[in-house]
Amino acid sequence: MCLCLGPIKSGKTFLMKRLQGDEIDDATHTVSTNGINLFTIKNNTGEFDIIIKEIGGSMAPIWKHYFDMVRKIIYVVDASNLCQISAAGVLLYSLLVDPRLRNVKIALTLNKMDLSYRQMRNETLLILQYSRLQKEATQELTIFETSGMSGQGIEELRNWIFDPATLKSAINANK
Ligand SMILES: Nc1nc2c(ncn2[C@@H]2O[C@H](COP(=O)(O)OP(=O)(O)O)[C@@H](O)[C@H]2O)c(=O)[nH]1
Ligand SMILES: [Mg+2]
Repeated sequence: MCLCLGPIKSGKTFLMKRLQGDEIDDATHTVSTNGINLFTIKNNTGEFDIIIKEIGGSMAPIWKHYFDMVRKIIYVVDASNLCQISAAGVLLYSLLVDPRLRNVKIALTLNKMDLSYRQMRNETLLILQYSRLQKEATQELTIFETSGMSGQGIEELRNWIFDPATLKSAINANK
């Protein structure tokens, strides 16, 4: 099971739609997710798909009810929202210390990189206190710079979702 988490309006739904291959243009608008959205994401050859569950940022206090069986988390941070980044770091920390998430893989996704007024990668990581998180985390953290709007970083994220081990078990499941 793969979850997509992150603060409200960090661009989770946009990013998932983009991964799912939905048409996105200026007129696309998303409704702030109060509940759960499910997305079916295909690998780059289109042979395999997995379901990703987006849980709305307003549900952060009850995220923990969804942690069983989770193997991967895409954690989306809006790099253009200076006020939100440090709060996003605190929320991330609360995930990292949950015993059920000790062995998950986390894609730390710095999103909305198309915006000129975004924070740069290094500044964002600094505000997130990334070096400390990394030191204390038992999880494997991978950083992505993405934009649901421009498509930047989407294929890298797809390849992370379908890493070799995941692909192999998908192939076995199909046999
Ligand atoms: N410029 C820009 N805006 C984005 C991007 N992703 C989302 N947005 C905007 O941010 C708002 C919230 O996006 P949404 O995907 O609903 O966020 P969620 O609450 O995390 O699911 C929307 O109004 C989008 O137009 C992005 O990559 N770049
Ligand atoms: Mg949403």
